[in-house]
Amino acid sequence: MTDITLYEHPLSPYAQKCKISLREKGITFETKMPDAVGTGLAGGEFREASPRIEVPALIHGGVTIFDSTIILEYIEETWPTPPMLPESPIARARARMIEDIMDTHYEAITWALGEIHFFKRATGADADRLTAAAGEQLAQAHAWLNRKLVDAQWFNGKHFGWADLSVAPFINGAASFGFSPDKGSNLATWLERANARPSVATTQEQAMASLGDMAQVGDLISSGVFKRQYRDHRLEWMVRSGGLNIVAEGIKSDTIRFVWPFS
Ligand SMILES: N[C@@H](CCC(=O)N[C@@H](CS)C(=O)NCC(=O)O)C(=O)O
Repeated sequence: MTDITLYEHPLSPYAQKCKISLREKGITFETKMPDAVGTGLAGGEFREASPRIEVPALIHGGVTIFDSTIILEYIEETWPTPPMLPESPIARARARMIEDIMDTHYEAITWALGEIHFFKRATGADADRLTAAAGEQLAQAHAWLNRKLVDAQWFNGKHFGWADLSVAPFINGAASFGFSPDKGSNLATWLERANARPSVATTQEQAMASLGDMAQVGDLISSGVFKRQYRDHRLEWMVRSGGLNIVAEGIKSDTIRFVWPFS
């Protein structure tokens, strides 16, 4: 029995960040998937906790918290040992900058691959064109990440921590679409090391186990059941990478939603 519940979807890299941190700290928690996750229609305790209707949301006793970064901060402050943040202010700032880049720019690319391949927002030549754009952008992002590892084993410095748990879920997500880091690169050897950790391995196994469920979600979009959230960097990705027609089509068919209004 535990009084910690994480509302999540196993494929959500944001939820994975929180699961890895809890597991590194040896904290027992329960996971729940919100009913109707990703449709914009989820309700109950989860919707109360997460006004943007996004996973993850953490419930700890009477406390409810949304947003993976805020949840990570809460976990770190509530269960400080072992620390996920490095020691010095500059190393902490570096870890947070890496997290920010992954949460915004990198995630937009893997999210777009999901919209195309799971949710079938584009097919044929259109899908090929958008997938190629995503591949080019991921290669650039991987080059940027490789440079961060020139002098260190871990993004966090000497020890695995905040920066690493903020990168691994996203890179594993890209790899599941066939965009792995180049063999032999700093990033590829780092990924092997990270994935060997029990906290990451368990989280990744759960993600892989739920991949099969994604086979039918394309039909749910065309039947109008899903209303996916297009916001911030994700919306920007579609606009700048040649998917403006997907946004227009989604508005017309009422299968995309924006963050506002809060429920
Ligand atoms: N900034 C949030 C982002 C969370 C987020 O975007 N979660 C996605 C899943 S990966 C979600 O629940 N989206 C709702 C939807 O697509 O309807 C965080 O860091 O937790």
